Amino acid sequence: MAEKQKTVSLIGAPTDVGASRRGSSMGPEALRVAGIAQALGRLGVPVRDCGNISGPANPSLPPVDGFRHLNEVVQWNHLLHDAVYTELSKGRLPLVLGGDHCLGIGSISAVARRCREQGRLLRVLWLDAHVDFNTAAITPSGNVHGMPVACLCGYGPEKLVRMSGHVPALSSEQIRQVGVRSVDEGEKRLVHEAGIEVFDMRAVDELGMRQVMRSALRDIDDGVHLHVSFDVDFLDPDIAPGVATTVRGGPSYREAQLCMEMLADTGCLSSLDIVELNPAFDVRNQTAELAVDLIESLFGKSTLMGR
Ligand code: HAR
Ligand code: MN
Ligand code: MN
Ligand code: MN
Repeated sequence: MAEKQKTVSLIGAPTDVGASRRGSSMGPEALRVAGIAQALGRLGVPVRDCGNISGPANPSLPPVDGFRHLNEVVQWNHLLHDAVYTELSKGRLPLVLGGDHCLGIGSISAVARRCREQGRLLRVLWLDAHVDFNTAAITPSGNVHGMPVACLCGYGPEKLVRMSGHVPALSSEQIRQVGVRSVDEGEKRLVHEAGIEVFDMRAVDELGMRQVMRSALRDIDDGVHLHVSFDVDFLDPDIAPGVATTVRGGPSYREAQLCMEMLADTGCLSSLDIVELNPAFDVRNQTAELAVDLIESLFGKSTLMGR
């Protein structure tokens, strides 16, 4: 549990340039209002809030050559890459408050760069209703928040694919996806070709969350840098309405808690994204409050002692 003593650095990235529905730019403030810093503080985790990075406005334009707002997406991700890299270099645990999921490119590129420098093994757990493996050629929307995993695996435009200083930033065996239940036709083929291990909701139904997480975490032990990229649409929309791209049939409250608890038990959590929270779709900030509740479990809160 050595990682537990690290200071958590909150990095707000208030943008929705990777999406077509606006509002995830309000995510960082909603998480602060829901008390994310105070919740971590109660667990004895030292927290510093770095404030927000500040990038270009959302021009709300249609896609060009398969990408909506590519320049703005690149700028936000460069800024985030640099902020995450700085915190990692200081030995802190960066917690990115998104923002839409295009931010996973900058965040995880910085993590991959740092792990490469330190010769540290990296594993990424991608909690999401979606696989986020679109490319310009196959995307139904042009939205870059549907493309971050493809970019990290080397499929995408130069400027996004090269951000970690190494192409690809991640090899397919470094990433595992849990909670998937919405995959576009072209994406289905590409994610299979790339060889990403995907635990979809059928796997959760058949095996249960416990067995799914045991498989997904099987080789994560001492010395591994575990990055969790938590897209809030992972959760069932009945409990988490505050996202723009809801997909029914997601993990229940208990399943989500178990998932977070098992991630905490690895003792390897070293960086985290919370993305796609969209207060414009939420009711009384309940989805932000649920996210904070789950993050407490991810940082080791347990019901009883000795667990
Ligand atoms: N697959 C769809 C697209 O590319 C929707 C994915 C975007 N939604 C997300 N990402 N929240 O996880 O447009
Ligand atoms: Mn840079
Ligand atoms: Mn996503
Ligand atoms: Mn999603």
